[in-house]
Amino acid sequence: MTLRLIQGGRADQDKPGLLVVGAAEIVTMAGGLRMGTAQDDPAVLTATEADLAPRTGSAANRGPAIAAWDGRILAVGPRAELELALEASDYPLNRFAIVDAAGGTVTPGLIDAHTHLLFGGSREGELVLRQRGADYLEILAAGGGILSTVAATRAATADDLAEHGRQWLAQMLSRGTTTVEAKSGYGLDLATELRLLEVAHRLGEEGPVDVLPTWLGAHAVPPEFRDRPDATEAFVRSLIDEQLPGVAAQGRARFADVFCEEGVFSQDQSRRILIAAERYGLGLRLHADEIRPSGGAELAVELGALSADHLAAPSGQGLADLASAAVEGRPVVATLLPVTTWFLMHDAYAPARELIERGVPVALASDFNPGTSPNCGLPLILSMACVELKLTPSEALAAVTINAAHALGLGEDRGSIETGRLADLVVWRVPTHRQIPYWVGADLISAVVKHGRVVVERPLD
Ligand code: IZC
Ligand code: ZN
Repeated sequence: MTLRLIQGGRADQDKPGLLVVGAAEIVTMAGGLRMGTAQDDPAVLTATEADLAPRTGSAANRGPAIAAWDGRILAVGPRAELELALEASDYPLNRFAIVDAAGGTVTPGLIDAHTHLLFGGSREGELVLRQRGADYLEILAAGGGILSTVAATRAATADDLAEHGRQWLAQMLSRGTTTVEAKSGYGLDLATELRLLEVAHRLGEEGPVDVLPTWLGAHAVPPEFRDRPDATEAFVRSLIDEQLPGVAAQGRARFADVFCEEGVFSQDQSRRILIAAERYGLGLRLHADEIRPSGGAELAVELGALSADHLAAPSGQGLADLASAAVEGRPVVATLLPVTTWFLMHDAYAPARELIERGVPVALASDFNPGTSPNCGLPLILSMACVELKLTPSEALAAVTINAAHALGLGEDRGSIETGRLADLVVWRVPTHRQIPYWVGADLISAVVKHGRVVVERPLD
């Protein structure tokens, strides 16, 4: 199978329109954030058997279709009606490029709402240490883990980091990801954190994948603070008084994140950092209860964060707080990262079913990073979510589209196939979305559309 990445998309000035036809299913995810039983409703438009039957004349001329113009979705509906409506509204059909989904499934472009995209080096040694029983937080306390990546990242130039980021973004795009959140957090000093945020921003400008930078200055206490008796406190003060004002002045970060975890940053320290970040206009997200109950879920609700991430070990109170917030109409998205639990060789996955049953909106993300999740693809996460978290395929897909968009504060802009939303789409070579998590590890993507342009095309051969 050949993979063609088209630089900058199919730049066809004569055809600002795009018509996606011939799908057996269009998974629209229309209708907003998914919570409770609604998370299982993908709002699918389905072709009939007659629509898809082979016929003479123009192929794929019936069934549901999507029209996009200048990068945004114009309309979704039965092809014949859609074409009449386009012609009647001065959108001449000859200005539309055609994508034939060939009996496959079309979904919104996938959104990866939690990645540590940019770093130097790699940490395959920790995999072997963990096989022998080493614990993630012990490796970190001994100066390894995150801190070994910090050393390699400080030594990397902006060009090194950009080249690394470009390669991994291409891998993500070929697996259907069209929007990526990218955290800093492997610099921990102002200069390197600014470098990471600048590179993340620049990669987003280059496209085609949109990159949203997050400041994660509070990822670990760096070596230059560790010998001091009040190491963590002194670092927290310097984050608030020195690093954060510098990050805010640079203006690249959209969000602030904190690794709120026993032995890393306490709930109180995390609260102070995030409140300070909010004053600079940053959106809030947290690494919450990844390894032990640490008050992360409770804090996410208290501060009205966009997202509480990981939740592999939330407290009963944390779950109750997330449930009340959702019921009271101020939901915090629970962004679950199952590959991390698996790669850490931990037994307990996040209580995804309980979260959904208590009405908490669930998103899924890769957590791409060199220590605990060296996986950049969301299709694998969908399979893991079904097998380990017991999500249905529809719930899992909502978790990497509309709910992930909400976790980034972009729920009105992308994550669903509705008029006015970004025309970010994935065409899958399977007749129903229920097969996407089922064919584990297969290359099912035949095309990716970003901003209305075909940016990945895998011709049938
Ligand atoms: O590099 O270990 N949990 N941060 C918090 C990570 C995992 C990434 C890492
Ligand atoms: Zn993370």
